[in-house]
Amino acid sequence: MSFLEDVVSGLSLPQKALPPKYFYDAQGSRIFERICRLPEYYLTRAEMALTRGHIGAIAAFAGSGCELIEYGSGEGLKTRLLLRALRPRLYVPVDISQAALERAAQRLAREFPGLRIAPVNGDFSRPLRILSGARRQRVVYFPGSTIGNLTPQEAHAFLAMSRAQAARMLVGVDLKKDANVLHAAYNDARGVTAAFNLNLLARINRELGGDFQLKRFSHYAFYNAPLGRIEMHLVSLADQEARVAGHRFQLRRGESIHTENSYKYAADEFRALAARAGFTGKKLWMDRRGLFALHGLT
Ligand code: AVJ
Repeated sequence: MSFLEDVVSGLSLPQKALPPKYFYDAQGSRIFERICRLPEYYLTRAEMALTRGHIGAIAAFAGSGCELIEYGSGEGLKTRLLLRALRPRLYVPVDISQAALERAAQRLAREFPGLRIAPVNGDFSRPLRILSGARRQRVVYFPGSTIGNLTPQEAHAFLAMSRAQAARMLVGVDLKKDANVLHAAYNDARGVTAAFNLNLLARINRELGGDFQLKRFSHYAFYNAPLGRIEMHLVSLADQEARVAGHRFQLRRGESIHTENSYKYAADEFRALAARAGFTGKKLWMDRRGLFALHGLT
């Protein structure tokens, strides 16, 4: 489905919704990098710290000479840390942005001479068709708690698909914790997360000729405890109409567009989910404060 098709179908639902993957245009990716440095947004730092602290054990789990498939372009520091420790025989970054893939692959090629890199333009909703070599040596790396954007059902499907392709998985998962801590992470004092959320409408205006008035929407994020997820919404501040490429959408004052879910899993909950997809939770690494988990699945 194209961006336009996803926007039109999402805004036609009774509860209007937009897929979070569209947050990451050039502007959105820049705002996301700012989010990762916010004092309230503990996820990135906690995952980095645990990866650094346990890198030897993580590399031993992956096995030397493995083929590493990463969902994400591999631009981050964690990837470098992992590549240095793992020395994989093949590195396959998978990303929806061709530009991000090329940038990262070029940089990594310079930093890791001799590393075979085979970038794939795609996302994690479909199985990869690239793969040569043995499933036994393949390791899927899915950091950043991006798996939290999927519903548990979708996460199950993704895990089952990965299991058919790889013998091992390393998955970064944000842990359940004090709702106030979660709330602050998605409602930062500087309003960077609000700008990130609103950029989705700005992107629709830029790329699809939409006429959303950003001033008439406000960022709203809360922890839905029964469902174990942060929900992000854009709430309409007035009765209004917006147009996108000839389509018209009515919004009532107080009505929201649901833009993201970010599921949080206790360690045993995630292990149970992985087990239903055929994986065994073999290893579990956490940062000192117990904020974030990296699961080693076989
Ligand atoms: C990149 C999906 C892990 O859910 O925390 C950050 C995206 N959204 N602030 C997350 C995000 C709002 C992030 N993930």
